Amino acid sequence: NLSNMTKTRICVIGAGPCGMSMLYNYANMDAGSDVEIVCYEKQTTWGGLWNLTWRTGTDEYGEPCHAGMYKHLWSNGPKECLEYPYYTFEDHFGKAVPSFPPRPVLLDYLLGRMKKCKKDPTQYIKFSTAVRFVKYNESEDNFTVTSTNLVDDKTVTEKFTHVVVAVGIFNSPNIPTFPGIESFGGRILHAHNFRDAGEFKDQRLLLIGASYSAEDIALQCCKYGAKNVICTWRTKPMGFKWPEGIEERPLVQRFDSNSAYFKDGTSAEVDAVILCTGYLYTFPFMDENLRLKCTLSVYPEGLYKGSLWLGGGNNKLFYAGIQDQYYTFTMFDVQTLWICNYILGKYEKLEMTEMLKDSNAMVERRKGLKDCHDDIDFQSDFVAELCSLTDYDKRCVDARSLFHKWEHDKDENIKTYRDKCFASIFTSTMSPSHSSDWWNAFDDSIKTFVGK
Ligand code: FAD
Ligand code: NA7
Repeated sequence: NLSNMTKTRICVIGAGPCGMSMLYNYANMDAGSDVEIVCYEKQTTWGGLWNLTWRTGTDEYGEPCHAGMYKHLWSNGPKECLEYPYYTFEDHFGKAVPSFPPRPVLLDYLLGRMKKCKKDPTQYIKFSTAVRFVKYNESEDNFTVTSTNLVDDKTVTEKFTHVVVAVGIFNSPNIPTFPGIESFGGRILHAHNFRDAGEFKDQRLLLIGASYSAEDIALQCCKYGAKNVICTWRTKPMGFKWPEGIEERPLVQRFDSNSAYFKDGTSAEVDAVILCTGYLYTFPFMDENLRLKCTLSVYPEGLYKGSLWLGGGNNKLFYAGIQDQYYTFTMFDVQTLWICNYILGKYEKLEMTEMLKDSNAMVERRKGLKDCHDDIDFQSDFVAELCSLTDYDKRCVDARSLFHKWEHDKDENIKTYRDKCFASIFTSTMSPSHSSDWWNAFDDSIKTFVGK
């Protein structure tokens, strides 16, 4: 060992759901005393973007606010698709609960699962600590990680044999510009800074973008009393049967004061513009030669099994939770279990050419995906493969058919898809209906959701 490091030292960056899965897996396996793990989390607590903050822009330390979470957010997919096999919602709440939980319920579940670890995983986390720089030391075959404790403003460096980047992919907003937008008289914000639909009551809104954020923010704003919402698309409209008050138009071409002009020649007066234009993959703290450069997809290029970074050739750097997400919590669980196994030497080491071949074959298949149903099948196969390489419960992939049904429910009625009930894959219990339908549910407390 050139580095004189006698131990395997794993650095995890981020303690959101993905980093938490890494810690959960590590804490539950007997890695031995010569394996250590340290997780750096820049927020004061874990849970990643499931923590709600009123702040936008920068936080109390001048750090970019991480989470684009907003008040009144309810899960946009059935909880049955992300349920942990060994810790079900029934385990957590002591009873079956409806299928589309509001944010506080999901956060509670996420935190509850961590209590089931054999060892307390918080012992591995350095909270309020931002990773500033990661570089690979060729001669020593290890990494130097520079981090700053934000409370003390103290910067230190530590050496690690392995690095797992789990900082999420929805935190660095993509902010395009449009001719004349500087003359716009109202508020302009990105979805990342959207906090409360109630702020837009009685307003005429223009949402730019045609994906999950636009879909949900349009519905939220309409639910909370916006006068009307126009969603404007670049490639193709979302095409849902929208409730009254929401419509779609081809891309806005220019602004003149409060008037927006669209590609189809129409125009509209609007009071506020919300850019629902997605996020950039940025890992500014990674040395240039370690940095994953890609755009949102179900299989970013250059990663073996969607996780091991093939760019540097050192086989010791992992990017976790980097895929566009249908599966979330279970995918993070099985992916980080694979990473733990890999680090602990449980897999046969392959030549770079073989790993590249494996990764490129997935990328080729990805290029042929036509719609969300293809994406779901692709991601189900990806998760299934990771299950087969680990001892993770394969039943989690039964979410495949639930995801397909969920997409059909959305097509049928975007306003009511959250009122549907799904059965748990693991307990087979059918979830109960919520006490009120989602459109009329304004109380997102755990107490009301779980019921008596
Ligand atoms: P994150 O949750 O983003 O956590 C990453 C962590 O890394 C954060 O705690 C952050 O502080 C930390 N970090 C970042 N940089 C550094 C650094 N330099 N140093 C130290 N720490 C750092 N998924 C669902 O399953 N259902 C939903 O309904 C759903 N809704 C969503 C709604 C919104 C608005 C968004 C943006 C996403 C939603 N998602 C949803 C997807 C979401 O990506 C996952 O649920 C999950 O939060 C991803 O976990 P993660 O750990 O990869 O990332
Ligand atoms: P996505 O899914 O990356 O979608 C971004 C959308 O923004 C997509 O429709 C893009 O259009 C559109 N976009 C991006 N750039 C532009 C420009 N320059 N002009 C017009 N439209 C543009 O991000 P979301 O925020 O919706 O979803 C991310 C996660 O957040 C998701 O998991 C949710 O659960 C919450 P395109 O279709 O590419 O033409």
